[in-house]
Amino acid sequence: MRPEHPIVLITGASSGFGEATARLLASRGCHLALGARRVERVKTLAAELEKTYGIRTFAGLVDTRNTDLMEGFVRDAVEALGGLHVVVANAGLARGMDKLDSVLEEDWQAMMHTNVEGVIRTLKATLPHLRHAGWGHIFFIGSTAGHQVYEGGGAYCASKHAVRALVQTLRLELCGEPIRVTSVDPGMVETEFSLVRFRDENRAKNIYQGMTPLTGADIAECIRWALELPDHVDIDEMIVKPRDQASYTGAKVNRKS
Ligand code: NDP
Ligand code: 8X3
Repeated sequence: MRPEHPIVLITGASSGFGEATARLLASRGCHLALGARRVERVKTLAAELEKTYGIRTFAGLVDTRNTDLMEGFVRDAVEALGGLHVVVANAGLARGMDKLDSVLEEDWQAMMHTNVEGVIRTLKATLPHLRHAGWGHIFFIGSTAGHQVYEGGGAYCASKHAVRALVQTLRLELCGEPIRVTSVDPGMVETEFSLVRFRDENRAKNIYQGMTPLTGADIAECIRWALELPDHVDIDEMIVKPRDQASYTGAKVNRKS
């Protein structure tokens, strides 16, 4: 049975899609569990949304690369909010644009540990609570990089292809249970993503130079739409790109000179 005010857990809620999704779902009356490593940011956001919308919130430290932190965050969130219905497995990152022969060990490990293992960890820690609630929806944030590869994106693309395989597997495994599974696979969205990737503000800005990228709020709207559809409708996969981006990679982007 769909609850009137679903309880939603979001990993990586300290910026970008995670923060935008928290803001939008709070405005729709959802209660929120917000996690990230920059815990002060999620605590401030939770306090603001609680005050503005009168929802219940829980904010805590989570590093999705660490099983104890992941399980502790979910346990504390469920205890504080009284259950769990929706999960947005959003925490993720890219590091660098080095070709495979020179990709740094710390970079590919960060992407694999966060984007692949972190998502499995998030799923394993939360799924029992959705089953217990008897109604649920799990959102994964994939990428166009999970559909097509590009030079310098080897490890990131491999990690997002892996997310796609995980989502498709889960969809098969949950068939018959009242839990929906959706992958939102964006193209170019201006968040802190490129800053984290390049650790260089100018290089990050250049990625979106002369074109209109998506925003975190656009991705949040995709999640809200899929969530609010009737229970028998499951949006399996959404590929969302800016109008200026025609290809899955940056190969065909309309830029004003
Ligand atoms: P941001 O860098 O703005 O946000 C990433 C979020 O993930 C932050 O809140 C960060 O929080 C969190 N995070 C990173 N590592 C961890 C970790 N180990 N444990 C917990 N939280 C973590 O980028 P986006 O919002 O753009 O990215 C969100 C997702 O969207 C990622 O999975 C990314 O791969 C994907 N994506 C992004 C696209 C884009 O163009 N922006 C396009 C397609 C997909 P903190 O650092 O505080 O822990
Ligand atoms: C982010 C999109 O093109 O930078 O997932 O890989 S891209």
